[in-house]
Order: sequence, then C-alpha cells, then structure tokens
Amino acid sequence: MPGFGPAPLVKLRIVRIEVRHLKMPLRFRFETSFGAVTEKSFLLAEVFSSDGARGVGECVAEDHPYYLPETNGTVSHVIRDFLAPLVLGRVFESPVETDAVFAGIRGHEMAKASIEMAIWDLFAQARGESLTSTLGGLAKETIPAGVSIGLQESEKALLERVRLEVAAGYQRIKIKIKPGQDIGLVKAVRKEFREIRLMVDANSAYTLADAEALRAFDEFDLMMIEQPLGWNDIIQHGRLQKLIQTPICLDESITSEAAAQSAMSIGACRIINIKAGRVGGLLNSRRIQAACAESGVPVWCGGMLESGIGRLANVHLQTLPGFSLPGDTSASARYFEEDLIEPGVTVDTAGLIRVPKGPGLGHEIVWSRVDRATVHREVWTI
Ligand code: OSB
Ligand code: MG
Repeated sequence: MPGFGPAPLVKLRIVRIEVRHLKMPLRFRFETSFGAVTEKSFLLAEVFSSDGARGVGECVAEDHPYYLPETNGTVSHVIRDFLAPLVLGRVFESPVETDAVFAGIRGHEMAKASIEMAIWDLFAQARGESLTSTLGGLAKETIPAGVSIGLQESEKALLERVRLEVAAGYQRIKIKIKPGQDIGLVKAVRKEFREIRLMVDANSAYTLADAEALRAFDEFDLMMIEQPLGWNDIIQHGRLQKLIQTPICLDESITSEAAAQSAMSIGACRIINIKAGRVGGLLNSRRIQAACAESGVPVWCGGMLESGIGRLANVHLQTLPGFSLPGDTSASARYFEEDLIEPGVTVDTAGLIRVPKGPGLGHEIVWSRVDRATVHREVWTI
C-alpha cells in the first residue's frame, strides 16, 4: 500500500458505541430508477475509546432495500447483535484490525463500514492527524467535484438543473436515467452542452435485451454509463460492454475487492465507483483502489446524499491515488438547509473541494444539530 509512514503507536480500548437514527429534510426530491426520497434517513455510529475520544461513521443504508439489500433496520440489528459485541472492550492498535475482527460476518458491508469508519476517525483524532494521513492519502490541497442530478419532472426542468450545476463549476455532470427517460434527455443536454463531461446512471434499470437501446448512447461522448444492468450481475455487464463503446462503470455490483477483481477480469467495466459504505469501509475502498490501479481502471468516489459527516469522509477518501475522476461529492448546501458540520463542504467555481487538514474529519461537528435530527438512539457499553 502506498503512502504509509510509520504511524504513531496509539492503543485504543473501545468502551462505548452509540447508533443514532437521524432524519434531515433534503432541499430537493431525489429520484432514481428505483424510487424517490425527500428526506435523508440514516444511521450515525459513534465509537468511544477509554481516553474519552469519539469517532463517527455515517451509514449509507436507506429505509428500504431498493438500492442494495441492507436497510437501516438490518444495519441496526447487525451492529447491535454482532458488531458491537466484537468491538466493545477490545484494544485496537490500528483501524485495519477491524477487518480481521469482522471477518466472520458475511455481507452487511454498510453495517461494518459505519463502525469501521468511526474507528478510522477515532484513530485519526487520537493520533492528532487528518483522516487523509491515517488513510495514507496524498497531501492534496483539493479534489475535483462532480454532481449527480436525479430524474426530473420534465426535460425542461432537467436542463435548468444542468445549467445551474454547470454554472456552479462542477467538473462533471451525471444524470439519472431509466427506460423512457434516457436517450432523449442525453440528446437534449448534449445539444446545449457540447463540451461538458457528462455521464448517466441507470441504477440497474435495464436488461441485456436493451443492448441496442443502450448502444444509442455511444454517439453522445459520455464518460461512462453507470450500472445499467442487474445489481449483482457482473457477467451480463461483461456481455454488454462488448456490445457498446461507452465505458461501463459499476456501482451496485462492486461490494468487495473480489467483486472488483471479477468484474475487471472479464471486462465487465472500465471504471469503478467506490463508496466506502457499499464495500465494507475505508480499508476495502483502499484495496479496491489499489486493485484498480494495478489494472489501469480509474476509480471515483460515489455518493449517497450523505450529511457533512459522511461527505467529509468521502473527501478524505478521494486523496488516495487512483481517484482520478471527479466524484459525486457535492457541496453541503445543495442537499441541506443546515448541514451537521461547520463549515459545510463547499465547491469553488473551478469545481474544487478543499481537503481539510485538521485532526479527524477536519471540520467541527455541530452536536446540537445532530441532537435535533436524532429520532432514535441506542447505546452499548462494556
Ligand atoms: O447510484 O450513485 C447512486 C444516491 C442514492 C443511491 C444511489 C446513488 C445515489 C446518487 C447520489 O447518485 C449522489 C450524491 O450523493 O449526490
Ligand atoms: Mg450509482
């Protein structure tokens, strides 16, 4: 693994875990091929060590299993009954030890990731360094930002949104598509914006029988088409990639390094979207990034409409080598009237986000706002 200096030796004994359920209104309705949301409903894990330090990990599960199988309900259950008992009372010398500790539990990547990410943050803080340093990221000042635009009620509404985001400086525009709302939208966006970096995300709305229709995208110079086929169907993506020129990017299908290796070995994708929550955490994100670098497959960081807490973790993740494409990490203010962090994540007119240099996530968490958004809370102690 690149970038690992000798880390200061810090031993942390985990003495308390809290999981909160938060609800925050979104500033817009976000619609994908699998459904629409108007509020962000998510779990936040807090892990405390005996010296009083606290790390936080935002979970990317939703209330429903329409994106991937996990839900806020399954995550709560798995943390309560399996992960918390494995971590409480244990002494960690490095966040990577969570990998071995959780190894016996199959699947449940989002549940594991929320605890694992909290432990990374805890170590970063205990060592007095930024999460970038703990992760072994590059000392970058900025990372490039892209934006994901949901399905809109009309083509006109979509074009208005694209105008807004292009004017804001975003370096890459992604639009959501589904059968019936696809090629026409791309044509309309391309007609007005010849030069922008443009891509589409289908969230598994098509089948291989749609290959001809998907080939029609080839003439629009898209950076990629994200997850056109079944969420767990790597083989069919391999078949489709042979029939179309637009690079396929996998999102839902990549839940582990093994899945990434399988996909790359059969040419099922030319680009991979990494979401730490989807792959079991930051260590697996790093492994996938390294495997992709070895195969010359570019990666970028996906988003799950995170609050500022998960958003900042995504910013640090994108300092790893290989994150060469703009991700779905956008400004806090796009999503929320009031984010949970101060200052919020901002994007400048060149489409760049500053990488925080302070300890841990690097921005202040406003706990009074976290408390206000909390609808339920569970605590476990040794
Ligand atoms: O497929 O990338 C996706 C949001 C929820 C579930 C799946 C996806 C998304 C996004 C949002 O595209 C990206 C963002 O955080 O802005
Ligand atoms: Mg996606």
